[in-house]
Amino acid sequence: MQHDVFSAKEEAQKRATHPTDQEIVEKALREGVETAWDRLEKQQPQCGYGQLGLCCNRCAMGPCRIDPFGEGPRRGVCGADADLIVSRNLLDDLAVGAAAHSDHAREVIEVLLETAEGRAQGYRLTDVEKLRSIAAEYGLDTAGKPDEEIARELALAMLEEFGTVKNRIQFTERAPEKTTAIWKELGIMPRGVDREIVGADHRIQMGVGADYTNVLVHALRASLADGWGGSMMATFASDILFGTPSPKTSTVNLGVLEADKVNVITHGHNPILSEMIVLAAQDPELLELASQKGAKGINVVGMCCTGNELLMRHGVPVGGSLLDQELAIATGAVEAMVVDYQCVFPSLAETASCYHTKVICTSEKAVVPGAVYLRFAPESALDTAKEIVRTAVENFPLRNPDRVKIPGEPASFTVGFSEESIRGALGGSYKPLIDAIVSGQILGAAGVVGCNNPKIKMDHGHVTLVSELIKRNILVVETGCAAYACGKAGLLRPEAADMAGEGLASVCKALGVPPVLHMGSCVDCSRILNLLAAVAKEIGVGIGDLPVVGAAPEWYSQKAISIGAYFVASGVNVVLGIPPKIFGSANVVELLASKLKDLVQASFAVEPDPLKAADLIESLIREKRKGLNI
Ligand code: XCC
Ligand code: SF4
Repeated sequence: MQHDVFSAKEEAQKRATHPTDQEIVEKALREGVETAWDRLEKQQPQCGYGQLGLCCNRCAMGPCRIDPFGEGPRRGVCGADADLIVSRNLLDDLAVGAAAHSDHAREVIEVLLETAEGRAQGYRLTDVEKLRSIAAEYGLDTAGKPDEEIARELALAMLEEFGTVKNRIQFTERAPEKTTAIWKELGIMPRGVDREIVGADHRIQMGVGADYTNVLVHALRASLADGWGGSMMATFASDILFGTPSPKTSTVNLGVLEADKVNVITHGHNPILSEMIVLAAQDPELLELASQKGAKGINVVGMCCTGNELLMRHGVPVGGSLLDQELAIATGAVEAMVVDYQCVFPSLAETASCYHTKVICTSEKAVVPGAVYLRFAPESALDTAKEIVRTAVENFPLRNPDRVKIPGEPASFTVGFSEESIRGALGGSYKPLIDAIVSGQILGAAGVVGCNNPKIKMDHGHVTLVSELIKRNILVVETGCAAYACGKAGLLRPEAADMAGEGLASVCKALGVPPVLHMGSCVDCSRILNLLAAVAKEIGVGIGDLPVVGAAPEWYSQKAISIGAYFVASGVNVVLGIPPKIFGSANVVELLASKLKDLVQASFAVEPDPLKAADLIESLIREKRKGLNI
């Protein structure tokens, strides 16, 4: 449906918070380009059974649903009750999310192996110091060996983490003893990445998992295999290949697109593709071709988490988050949107068909109908990347200048805080941070992570919550699309210290850092785990004792369920802004929202109102402070 000028403006203000996004939502509405918000509208009313988690479509005796009011069926055909159906559905979602992170890890590790063996085109070992220290952590003998040999052995050792023979995940040893003791006691020490995920799938097969508690306890185990296994390996293998991030300045919002350049957006999650696109865009031949086509250069722009990867390491500007993928196309200024996988709307090529934009898909796992498919393989990575950039450059003359609108000015932000660089900024130990927390200058910390979701006005949850937290002297770290929301709002600049409470502001000013630290992509939530583990070890406590909280105000993805669960399993309370589909079972809710606390020192809470969420987070932090007698 096409909107007139006034209704489009009004609607755009309901859908998005930032003026740059509002401008393009309005443009899309006026041009009749369908976006996720329109599709959400068409889905109303969404299925009530589904929302409560009470619908099961797992086997051919079904689909079954449980009547939440108790007058209709209480059990599915197989005999499953509400508790089991809800818990199985949740484990299903979680396992999918854990698989996504971990399969991404496997691809990066395979490239590490192929790089070590000289079979990957365009890649090199960048952080060899990290390579050697992690190899040593794995018990590999590094003395006198060339880097390539160590990388080969490390890659093979990491691939072992996926299997079922070794039965131990190396990086769990990074967790403080008190935390791992809890895992052992509860029987959730993850054994192997694939093993726990396959185990999850096995449990949800009809006739296996029948006890909702058992199903959910396994969910914790599978999530730990993601956080301390898959995701952590994805982060570290990427650091070895592409460098460990350090702080730098960049820009964010759709205003980073450039009117006179070829705009290439890299969207998805895996840096093995986007890193090569960045390289290819510097190729003199392609730059020459761009100038022949009338462009003043090639502008690579990140989107979603592959954007975070490039941002962390190279400061490549970012167009935005999940909900910006269609808006970026609707600017009319994008020559190519190159995607790998995850968070890529399946209808993206149809959106692009309204403009000259070419959607280029690159992974055999994520073939997008209507898109150009240029399969990306490590052996020919740079060649394919050049072909992709060439396709974009050749598309430049087809851009219709009358339909182009690049909104506003890009916002600047500071990015690239790896655990190592935070420790470095503090002078090599966490003591200054710990002292500031003990003295109360900093009350505690919150990890605000995750997506956008069209069910919430875009960025409103992130920005309101984070602004409120820093006012209360709560240091914030961010990953994923959350960082873009707050970056657009100016919260990731050192000057944002002025918006923080006095104590936090003075610490930030002394260190020259923002009150909101950008720690990377969603797999980089593992950097937060490492930060927490290092701080807890320095104090001599478990992660569950620290005055920290996790929050995902606008999450949508199954991956976010896995992330939330591994934080809770590691002892960090998690506050969600979007209710998970569990409210059809009072028992499941009670387990996740309260009983877990006795088992792992943390639980889940749901609070859609970001101001109330800030209250809740503050009280959870104060509770943990009390436990530490501070
Ligand atoms: Fe996707 Fe990772 Fe969520 Fe953003 S934050 S919508 S998962 S891109 Ni990861
Ligand atoms: Fe129905 Fe049970 Fe089959 Fe689910 S597993 S569809 S509840 S019969």
